[in-house]
Amino acid sequence: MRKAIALGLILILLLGLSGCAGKQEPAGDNASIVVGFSQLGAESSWRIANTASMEQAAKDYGYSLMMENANQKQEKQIDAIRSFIAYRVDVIVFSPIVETGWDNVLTEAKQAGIPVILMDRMIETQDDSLYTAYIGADFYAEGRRAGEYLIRRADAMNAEHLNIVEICGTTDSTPMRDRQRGFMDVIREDSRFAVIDSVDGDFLRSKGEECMRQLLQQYGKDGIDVIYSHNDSMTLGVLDVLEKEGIKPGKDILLITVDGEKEAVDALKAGKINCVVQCTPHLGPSVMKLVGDLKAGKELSKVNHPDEDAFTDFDNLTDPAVEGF
Ligand code: GYE
Repeated sequence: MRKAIALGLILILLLGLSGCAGKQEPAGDNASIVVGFSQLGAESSWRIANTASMEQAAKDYGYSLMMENANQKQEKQIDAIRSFIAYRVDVIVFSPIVETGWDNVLTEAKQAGIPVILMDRMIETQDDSLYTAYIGADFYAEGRRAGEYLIRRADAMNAEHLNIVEICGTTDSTPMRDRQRGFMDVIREDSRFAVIDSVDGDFLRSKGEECMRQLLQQYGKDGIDVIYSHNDSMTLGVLDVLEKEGIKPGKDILLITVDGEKEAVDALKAGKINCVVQCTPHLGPSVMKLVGDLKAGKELSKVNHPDEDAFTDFDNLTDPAVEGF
């Protein structure tokens, strides 16, 4: 009898130990986890920092990262996702350039049993089961922050009427749609504001420049009071044109921008930009954590937003916390 009990105890102990070993994956084993990552392009400093963040985080977690850059082409992203399915990667991460047109390829991923994490941008679909989780900014809240800043500035200036021009990011992308919606929802009812034009700058510095030249031709320097630009790259293009034309950015024309790259934050500190709404590109560690949780069989929250704020010319800009990426 005693022998039987002793044997039983040893058995329980052994089972317990092997159970532990199964749960706690040794770090070296992570290399067998392959993450297929479809990046949408390299259009801005934000995007470049985001790619670097994904690469670094994959390294830190010891995952194998298979990355394809689509150079702003949706077809290329679809091809990349198909190649990840064919390769049978463990998880697909992708940053959709626009919101629509993903159902077919994501259904293929689902049928192959490969989970999909949306990073940075959202998709529009009837079927939420086509992605496991989304991790990225709350762009609607960013747009609202831009609008709230403008109201505060208009109050401080005792402004009676301000003509606003909006320079938009890539048409039909989530940040373009929601930064516009959030901003408009805040300022729409305020009769001091008139959005006189909304143009497409595709998140590119070169296009920001081009738009600004055209806008100046069309409305003249005195016809524009505020520029709300959906990203810093376009804003920096705008800034170049204004300075070349002898117009003082941040004074003659107010500039409100989104992202928080170093060059823009420096321009804010120099008084050439009035408000930088933050949007962090450093999503890599959170994405890789989700990949780990997924592999460990944990339930993921469907929508994950990082904490973000805004830097404005009302703030103490010598605070060391005010810095760009
Ligand atoms: O604001 C812009 C980039 O999707 C949040 O894309 C991202 C945006 C970012 O090109 O600079």
